[in-house]
Amino acid sequence: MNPPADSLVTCAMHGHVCLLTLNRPAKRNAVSDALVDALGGAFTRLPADARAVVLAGAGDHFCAGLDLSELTDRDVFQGIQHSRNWHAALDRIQYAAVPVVAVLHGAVVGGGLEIASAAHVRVAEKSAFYAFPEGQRGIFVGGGGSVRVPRLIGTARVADMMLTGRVLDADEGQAAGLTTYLVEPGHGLAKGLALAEKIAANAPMTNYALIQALPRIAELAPEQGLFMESLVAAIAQAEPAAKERLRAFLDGKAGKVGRPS
Ligand code: 1HE
Repeated sequence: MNPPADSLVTCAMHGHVCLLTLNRPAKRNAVSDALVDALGGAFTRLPADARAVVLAGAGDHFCAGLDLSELTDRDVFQGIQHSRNWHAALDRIQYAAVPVVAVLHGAVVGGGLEIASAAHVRVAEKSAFYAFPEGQRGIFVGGGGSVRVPRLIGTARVADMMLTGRVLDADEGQAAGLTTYLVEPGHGLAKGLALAEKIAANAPMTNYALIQALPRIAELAPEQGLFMESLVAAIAQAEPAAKERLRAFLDGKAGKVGRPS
């Protein structure tokens, strides 16, 4: 069942694509404890017919990061638990049942960038900007930002952003590898949905391998990675869906690879 429209995270099906929207625009989608729980919950309870997810933010910004009004009287142990709660919720994005396309606009800062980095594909509108204000706020990333973001843009860029407060604009984020699509303002959702529809049409095992196997293989030493790759390749190609798709190509009934437009 879809959550009600006043939920902190709304859910709407577009065909086989589930659009999840951070829905706290008056606070720039700042992530309260309730919002992080709603986000993790939404990924746990995806509609059964969802084959891909688009994750977006309501209002003028994707997400202003951690709700700073809740960051007051935590002791060390509570701080660890709070961070681990974010890790659990964002793991549900990275290891969701289906691939996730994040559509970014406006502020994508702190915890907002951490959420975006847990997705599998990122689309930016030209209005997007990226920062880690943790340095200015006297805190540290706690939602996986020191693990996932350096893997996208390198440790040196993350250190620069956090130490100097550097803000990357949408072009810089695209050049750095934070995003792989850049579109005009107002066009992000259409692009994200179109990409998600393509993803939804893939064989489910291919999408599963992309989510579950690729990031793990990428962390292995080459020899172990190559062996694990051979296992995943064999599993995927043994699927009936793979056999059907290969036969369709050989029979001239499947599309060719097009040149980039
Ligand atoms: C907030 C938050 C927030 C906005 N926590 N309430 N994140 C930050 O350090 C970013 C802080 N926010 C900003 O720099 C700006 O709000 C924005 C650039 C994102 C947007 O600016 P703007 O002019 O569109 O909105 P605004 O007027 O600043 O904010 C509107 C309201 O949202 C206002 O509340 P109001 O009651 O006065 O209307 C703001 O206080 C509120 N608001 N951002 C709480 N973040 C797992 S660890 C992760 C660690 C981090 O994420 S650190 C980074 C925190």
